Amino acid sequence: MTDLAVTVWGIGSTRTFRVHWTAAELGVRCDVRPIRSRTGETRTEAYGRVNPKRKIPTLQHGDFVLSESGAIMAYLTRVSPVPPGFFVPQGALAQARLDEWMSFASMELDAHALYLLRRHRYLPEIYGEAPEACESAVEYFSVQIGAVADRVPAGDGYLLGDFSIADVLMTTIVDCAIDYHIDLPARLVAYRDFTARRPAYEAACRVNYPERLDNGETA
Ligand SMILES: N[C@@H](CCC(=O)N[C@@H](CS)C(=O)NCC(=O)O)C(=O)O
Repeated sequence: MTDLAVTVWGIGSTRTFRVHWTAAELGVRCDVRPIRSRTGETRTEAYGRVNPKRKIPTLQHGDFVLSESGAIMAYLTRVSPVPPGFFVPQGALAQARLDEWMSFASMELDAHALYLLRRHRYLPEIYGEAPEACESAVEYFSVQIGAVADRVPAGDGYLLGDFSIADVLMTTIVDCAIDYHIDLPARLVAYRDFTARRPAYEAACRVNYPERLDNGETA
């Protein structure tokens, strides 16, 4: 554990999981406010004052408030000491490579494809049905992930050599694609199985998905 103590709002989603996993890797102490999406808990006046976007996750560190799972993960690696073997970029090229993975995974895989499916396949009562857009999103996801598949280690390593927040992001994206029944190259599944064996992954499951453990599932 480090001396760093933060408040993290949100559990139950892939995006909140990223923050809990990163915090567990770094040994950051979190005061978790276990609000969930679509329960009304992001709609309260009190939460609107914390994050006017009314999304989770949100981080509070003293008076500093930060939203966006990618930004929160990066912030934690900058304000906390990192354990040996945890990649933090030194120099422009290493930073650029990390940024490339973060941007690609957030935009091409998460926002353009998975979140579209989330809204229009799994929450049509809120966002409307859009079967053609969903079909196209699956196709888009498959093409994009196929384009990087040979740069993803096949179950024996991490994207940037040492483990990094890019692995947190990519693993949560593969987890989500599996939940959504999207066919994936075998090496992506092997990669995910390898990264998910980290103890911090399991620790974050306990925080983010307490109901799974209540149901007797293992992380
Ligand atoms: N780009 C944001 C997306 C956050 C997001 O969409 N969160 C969803 C849960 S996955 C949410 O807060 N929904 C609010 C609600 O439905 O009440 C991030 O990565 O943090």
